[in-house]
Amino acid sequence: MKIKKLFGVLVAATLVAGMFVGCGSQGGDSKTTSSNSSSKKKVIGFAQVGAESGWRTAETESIKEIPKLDTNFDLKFSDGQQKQENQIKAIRSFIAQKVDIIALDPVVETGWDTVLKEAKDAKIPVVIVDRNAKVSDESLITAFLGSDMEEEGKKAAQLVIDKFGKDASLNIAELQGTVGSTAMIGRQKGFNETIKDCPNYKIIKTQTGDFTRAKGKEVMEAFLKSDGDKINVLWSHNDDMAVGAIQAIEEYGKKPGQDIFIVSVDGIKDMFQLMADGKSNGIVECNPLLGPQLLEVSKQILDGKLTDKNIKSKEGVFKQDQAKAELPNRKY
Ligand code: GYE
Repeated sequence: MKIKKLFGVLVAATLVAGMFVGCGSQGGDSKTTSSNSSSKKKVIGFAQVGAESGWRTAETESIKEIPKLDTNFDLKFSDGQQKQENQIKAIRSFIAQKVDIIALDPVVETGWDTVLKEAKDAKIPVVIVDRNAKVSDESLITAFLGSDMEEEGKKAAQLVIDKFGKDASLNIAELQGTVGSTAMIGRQKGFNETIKDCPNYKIIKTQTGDFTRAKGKEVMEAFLKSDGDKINVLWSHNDDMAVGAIQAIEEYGKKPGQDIFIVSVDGIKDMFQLMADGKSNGIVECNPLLGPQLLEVSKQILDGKLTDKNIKSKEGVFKQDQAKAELPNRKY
């Protein structure tokens, strides 16, 4: 009996450990930051969305810098591979490991109440990073740190209006991000609200490309196949999908940035390069370098001195003629 029990415990422990190695190995991340069981370090457990885009990689790298920025902190990292259930498992494991802070970048907005209640019951503060989470009880979230996605969508629409004017007739193709994510919902809302003033702007195509290059290309190919000669504008919820779409446009025999005006969000180097090459027209910046701010907020929470529950990152807008000069300054 006893041996059987011990075996069960060992199997369970191996499964939990394996989950973390498995999560961590995705997207080039091979190691989980070491645990602090023997030290007094404060531990942040970070449940990341995945590794779907250049933006995401930059965010992961920035947050993994935390133990280097402050040696009193340790980080446990889990890659959710774009699946909410993986993120929920990671949070439960962080609770079991009694981390000091849980940082969650939620893949989608809803469905977090139960697991965040478990964190609250375990008295572990939760910081939501980047994308937001909608919960029925606000006390489940200690702080939010991220961008205003709606504002980004508005800025993207403004880039189109600046170029063509409100009275132009335009056929717009939209590449949506991950359905149900704050980044997708907010950007779509901001853009659509802004073009309400433009009676002849029509979104003739809209589909998700899940924020990846491969899907961005695939969906753009389908758009072009059915409406290739009608599309004047491509509005992409992130750069990576636009990078894929630019390939599709070139393969179709059109000139991206000329035949089709392109705007996207993020500001990754590859997109600045494409814009400097004349293949895209506008970038709305979204800042992924959230590590230093997450550290700051975590310290404030642990010291009982949180000054602001909602922390917004500062972001810019860039047009094609600024791309060459800005390229050397890009950090992601
Ligand atoms: O724009 C996209 C990524 O949540 C702001 O997610 C983030 C978005 C970003 O996959 O590239």
